[in-house]
Amino acid sequence: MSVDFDAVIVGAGFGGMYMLHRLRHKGFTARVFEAGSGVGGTWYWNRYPGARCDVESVQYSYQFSAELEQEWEWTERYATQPEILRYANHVADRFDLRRDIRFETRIAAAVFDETASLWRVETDKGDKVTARFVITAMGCLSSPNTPKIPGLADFKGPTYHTGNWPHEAVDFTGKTVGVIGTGSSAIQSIPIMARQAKHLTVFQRTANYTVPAHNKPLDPEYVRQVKASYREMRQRARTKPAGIDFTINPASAIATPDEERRREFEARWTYGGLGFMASFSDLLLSDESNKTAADFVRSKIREVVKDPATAEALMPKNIIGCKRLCVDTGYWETFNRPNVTLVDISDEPIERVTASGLRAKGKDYGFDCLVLATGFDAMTGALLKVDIRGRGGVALKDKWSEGPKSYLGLTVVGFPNLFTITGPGSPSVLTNMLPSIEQHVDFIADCLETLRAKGVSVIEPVEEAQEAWVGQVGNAANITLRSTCSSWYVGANIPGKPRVFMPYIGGLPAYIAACETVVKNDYEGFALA
Ligand code: NA7
Repeated sequence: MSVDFDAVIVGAGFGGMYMLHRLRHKGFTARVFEAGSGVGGTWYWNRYPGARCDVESVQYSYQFSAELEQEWEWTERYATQPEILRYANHVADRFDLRRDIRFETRIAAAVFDETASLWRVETDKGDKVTARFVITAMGCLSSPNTPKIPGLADFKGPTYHTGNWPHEAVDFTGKTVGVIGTGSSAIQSIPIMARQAKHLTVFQRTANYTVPAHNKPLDPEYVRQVKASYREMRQRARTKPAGIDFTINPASAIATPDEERRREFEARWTYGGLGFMASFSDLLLSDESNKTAADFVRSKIREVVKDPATAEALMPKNIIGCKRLCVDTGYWETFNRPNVTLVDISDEPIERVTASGLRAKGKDYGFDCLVLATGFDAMTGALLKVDIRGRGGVALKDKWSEGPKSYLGLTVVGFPNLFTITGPGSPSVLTNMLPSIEQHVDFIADCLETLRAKGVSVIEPVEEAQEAWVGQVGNAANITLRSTCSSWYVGANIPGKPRVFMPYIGGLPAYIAACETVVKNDYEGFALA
């Protein structure tokens, strides 16, 4: 039976673009379907003011092409969304990717035809294509979460979601603005919105930890040094749990004398960024150690925020690093502005949104614009929006009704020839996404090449291998404090979502080793037919 493409790739973010490039190089045919009108995925949709990557630009970049590394100039320590989107577009042009991408087209359904051993894919534009393989590259944080707050549709002014921001600039000058949420998107955008708005009211359900970015323009001499030693830097990053090249202090926080501990925290704080969590090796393993870091950040809030009641309300109570740590520029300082009000809604949900604002804790708040910085249905949201059906017509959403189960976070029993780039059960969101994406893409491309060489047309994990991997993912999660709080890592932000720690937290090096062993043992854990 003839087939339209070797592979259909879903999404033209960094995962989909590199997948297309690699498959082409190996002589496979592929078609990418992308909902947006351009490439870039996360960086296409998240255009809110202040959107930046929290991994340094020289590390949050592709490493598959030395020429690309050398020719691209990052201008800031942490790249802005527009700069990352320019980079994505540059990659699309440089590798001539657009001709195989259908934009403004969503995959509606993908059904595995067991008789013909191929996938039948349908789009929302009515396209029907067949492919031997379906490879999802839909991103982990790409299905925006709009909470079901009563009255949301009644609001008369514009409502914006940080995860689906308008393409044209939104100017809050002279406007009163309400923001719901204090996650990373809110923490990045609040300082900028506050500078524009007449008044900004922030509704905070959970106070969050953030560390200063100390963002700055990149010194050309530093860039020259990085370019001269990219290979070594990438290699070092590959040996780190998060795939980011920063130094992890092997000491225990609680076993370190107070003054020395404070010096280490202070040094990391002054340097800025996510490396703060690498101040000591046991911050996510021991409650006591974690508390020392949490207390340090709380002391910083006390130093910065002038109004003691506001400072108290901004003080996070939970474990630091349990929800994803944020990286900010001037977040706490923003609450010293006379035009910014913090409303603590930790003890009572918002009652309702009204035509002119919202009602919380028995009080009405009025504003012209509403910003939902309310996050995403993470890791499984985008995947399960598509009607994906495997053997026997079983839907992935039913298969995963009690939480996602996969082999290596890449494949699922009952769904032959389906690969999920940075899927649940892989390190993904706990790591620098770019190297994790490249590792998955390389695994998939090499796998398809091996199957072609063997004359095999179907690959599917076996139940025992999947169960064993799910066990490993769960065991790794149980060791860390990260699985203990109500974060999007465990699906707690979405009412009714099963509570499962979704990413693999054993670290990138262990994960890469597991994948390499599978390949070395002739795709151990898979049935080839
Ligand atoms: P996050 O981190 O999920 O933050 C969402 C925020 O919205 C968080 O403060 C939530 O409070 C809040 N939220 C969600 N629903 C509600 C309702 N119904 N009422 C009040 N507050 C609500 O999403 P972001 O977009 O900021 O960041 C996502 C990731 O992108 C981030 O981790 C980085 O990796 C980049 P909660 O904490 O659930 O109480």
